[in-house]
Amino acid sequence: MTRLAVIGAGIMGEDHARIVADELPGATLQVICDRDATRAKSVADALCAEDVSNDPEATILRNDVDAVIIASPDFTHAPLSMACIAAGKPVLCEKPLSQSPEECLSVIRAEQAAGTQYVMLGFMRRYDRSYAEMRQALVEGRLGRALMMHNFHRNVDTPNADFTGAMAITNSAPHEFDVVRHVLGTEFTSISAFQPRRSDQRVAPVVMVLQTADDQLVTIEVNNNAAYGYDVRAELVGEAGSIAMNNVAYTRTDTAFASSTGYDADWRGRYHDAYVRQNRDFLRFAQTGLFPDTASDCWDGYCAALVAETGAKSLSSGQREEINLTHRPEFYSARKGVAA
Ligand code: ISE
Repeated sequence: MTRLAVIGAGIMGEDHARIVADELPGATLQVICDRDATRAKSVADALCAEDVSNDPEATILRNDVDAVIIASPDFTHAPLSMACIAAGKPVLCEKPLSQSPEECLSVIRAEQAAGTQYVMLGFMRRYDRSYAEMRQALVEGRLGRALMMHNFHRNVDTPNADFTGAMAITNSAPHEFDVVRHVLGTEFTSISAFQPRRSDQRVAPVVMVLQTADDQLVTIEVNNNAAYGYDVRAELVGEAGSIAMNNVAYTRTDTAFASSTGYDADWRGRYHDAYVRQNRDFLRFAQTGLFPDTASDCWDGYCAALVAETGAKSLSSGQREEINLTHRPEFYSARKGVAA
């Protein structure tokens, strides 16, 4: 049995812990850790975890913890990932690794110095079937050469009233930055970001146009005040055809001369299966030491952070901004499949 600790018992931490408890044969829920001891205890009790803690660093060092899931606040992700690297423990770290590309590079340096990969990043969309089928269609040559990928990412409303257009780019769009790189197997070279005007004080959608190293165009709309439901769409257009994501709904209601399907309120239902697949891959990684082909690593975390930072810069400058990635270390190229 692989003994897992979950650090952070908020919305995502509780979901990860539930997946470990209910859907991860071969793993046990060893420790639930949260700075808020009451919160840790209530999640641990509900899911029959072995123990609780309110000290993340001490949790990582425990002899009865084999691997770690980090779902604490974003600013803790990089330091806690570094602590896992130092302890030699595999870690599934929720996105983002850091919003600072520089801080991502520090984690990359620590991992390279350790000589082995420990950090898997929770960009779970790579495990969503729709994106996997898009990537497969491209790999098998069914679409011809990829020309464009269009993306829509809509949340019902913002997590807080201070949410800005720049935060739409740095908090929400990194999912698209990561999964599009994964599907197309390329890097972004430039980004332009635009915003229309709303009639109220709420944050307006952000629309981005990105160019890739292979001369493809990618559009991303992030609307954090879409009001009607959680809605993610994507279409990959090739020279010989296109492949589009369907709305994922298990039922359709037909009444009063109309037909309708529903939307989830947030991403957790829409991506539940992807989270389960991702966490199972993490467990295999923790057991075998072989970094999964599909998963995001620290290099991917750095790329997402740099694209996001450059996108926020474009939104404020009103200009197209170049994305200047540093050289990708050989250490991270080795394991990559078609995406390399
Ligand atoms: C949010 O920032 C997330 O991280 C979720 O995973 C995502 O699906 C949601 O739409 C974002 O806004």
